[in-house]
Order: sequence, then C-alpha cells, then structure tokens
Amino acid sequence: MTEHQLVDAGACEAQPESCAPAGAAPAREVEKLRGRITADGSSGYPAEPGRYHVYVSWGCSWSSRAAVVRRLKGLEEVVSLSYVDDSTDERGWIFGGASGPDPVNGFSRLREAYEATVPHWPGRASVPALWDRVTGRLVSNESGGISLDLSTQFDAWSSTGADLYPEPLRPRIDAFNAWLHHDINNGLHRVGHQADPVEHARFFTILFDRFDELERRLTGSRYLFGAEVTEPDVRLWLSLVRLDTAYPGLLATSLDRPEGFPALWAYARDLYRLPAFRETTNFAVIRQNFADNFDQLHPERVVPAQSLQSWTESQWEIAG
Ligand SMILES: N[C@@H](CCC(=O)N[C@@H](CS)C(=O)NCC(=O)O)C(=O)O
Repeated sequence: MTEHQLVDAGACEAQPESCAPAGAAPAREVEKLRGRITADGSSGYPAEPGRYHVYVSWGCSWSSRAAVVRRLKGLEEVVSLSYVDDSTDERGWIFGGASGPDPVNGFSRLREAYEATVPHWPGRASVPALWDRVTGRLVSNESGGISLDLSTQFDAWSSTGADLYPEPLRPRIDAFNAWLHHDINNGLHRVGHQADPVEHARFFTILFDRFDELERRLTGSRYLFGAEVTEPDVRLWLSLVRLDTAYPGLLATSLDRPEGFPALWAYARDLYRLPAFRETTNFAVIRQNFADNFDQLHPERVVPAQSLQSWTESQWEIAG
C-alpha cells in the first residue's frame, strides 16, 4: 500500500480558494499521508495501546476531531496526544510555548516528523499528524481517516464503549459527512477568505440553507443520528463552534437571522456540556486564529469578543 501520494484534495479541504476549477491543473499540490490503523493489523498498522500519538492544534478544527473522539471513546491511556504551539512561522508548526515541548520525539518543529517519514518532505507539515512509535514515522495526516480509526479500531481498549460509527448507520453517516464537508466544514474557509462581497454573501446564503436543513433534522432529534453522539456530531460541532465564534450570535440571533437557529443552537450548547467537547475547546485560541489568518473575515484583524456564558447556558438539563 502506498503510504503517501500527491493529491490536490488536501488543499481543497484546507483552503478551497486554492483549488482549480474542475478539469484544470490544481493550483497547489499538497502531499497527504493516508495510512490507516486497523484492529486486525491488515493495513500494516495494527491498533495497539501505547503505540500511536496524535499531534494536534488547539485552533485547527480538522485536528480537533481526533482530540474529541479520543475523549469520547475514553482512549486517553491508549493513544497519546499533544498540542503544537498556537502559532506557526513560515516553516510551519513549532513545539513549545504554552503547549510545551514535543513529548514523544523531542522535535522542535512538526516538519521533523514529516521529514522522518518522507525525506525532503515536499508539502506542508499539517496537523493532525498521527505518529507511530514502532516504525518511527507518520501514518496519516488526514483528519477524517484518523477520526474514524479512533472511533472504530481501538474498541478493545475503549473505557466508555461509545459506538461513534455504528455498523448499520455507516452508509448514511458516510453520505452525511460528505454533505457536511463541502459547505459547512469548509464553510468557514469559504466565507473567511472571500474578498468579493457578492461571493461572500452567496457563501453565507449557502451556509444558512445548510443550517436550515440541520435545523429541521435536529428538531425532535437530540443528535444527528438519534439519541447517541456519533462521529459526524464531532465534525459538525467543531465547525459550528468556530463559525459562531467568528460571527458571534450566528446560531442564536444575528442581524441576518434574528430568530436564529434554535434547535441547532441548543444542540451546540448541549454538546459543549460534555467534557469531551468542552475540555478540547479553547475559545481564546480559536478567536486569535481567526484574527491572524482570515483577512476577509475581520479585516481589522480583531475578532469580536464573545460571551462564553452564552455557550454554557443550557435550555435543558442533560440526562445522564
Ligand atoms: N485536509 C486536512 C487539512 C488539515 C489542515 O488544513 N491543517 C492545517 C491547520 S487547520 C495545517 O496544519 N496547516 C499547516 C500549514 O498550513 O502549514 C485534514 O483534514 O486533515
């Protein structure tokens, strides 16, 4: 199995504005590592306690998937995880600062993990990055695969027994995640990087249309797929919390939508009350990340302060 290959999909996911129109050459190629962990070891990377480590960033929604899923599954003692520093420089993510040093390899930059995997790594050194202590290399830098592998392949050691990707729902979950990806997971990047006011407004209309669909879905359903949290709830929530931080009041009430999205907003706060979501979220870093990176979102480079209290107010009491 090829462990890494040049594809343009990563660039599209991270920064869709860098993607070329269909049929044209991609504007920029991003190298992706696509190894997968399997419970039976058939992929070459068997699930084993203590073997794998995930590098993530507090600000990055893609990498936060691994942090939330790991907590929901109760895999803290099984798969280790650490944070890169909150800011990057021209050569990418650095270890240190408030997040502390790299606890696994003692690297000073995340790029060193990539170079240990593929000499002269040609792409960006992105998070999430899943490290294998046995082979001394990265397995994957693809958030979707890492999230699903943590959701399914370590069940023998899960202290919660949560089933985040139930077998009978998998085709529906896969279809939902694909739907979610384009306009919502990437929605923030689309609106945040769009300078043209007409396009900016168009992306917002699409986003609100998707929110309307979710509002209907979540009216009468506690989570996306019923009474239990599943993996797509993680994907949706990480985007919602960032969109609502970038545009305070987006879910509750805003100029464009005074009535807000009551079911979606209640759902978002409901999930925030779970430690797996709350303790892997840092509003200050998310806010700063927008101020630094999303010029079109807030040209003055200041993101409005948001009341954390609104996220902690609940419309209902959580049972159990
Ligand atoms: N397609 C990737 C996207 C990951 C990604 O865009 N990570 C960003 C942070 S949110 C990153 O690390 N970028 C590194 C850089 O741009 O140097 C995934 O879903 O895992």
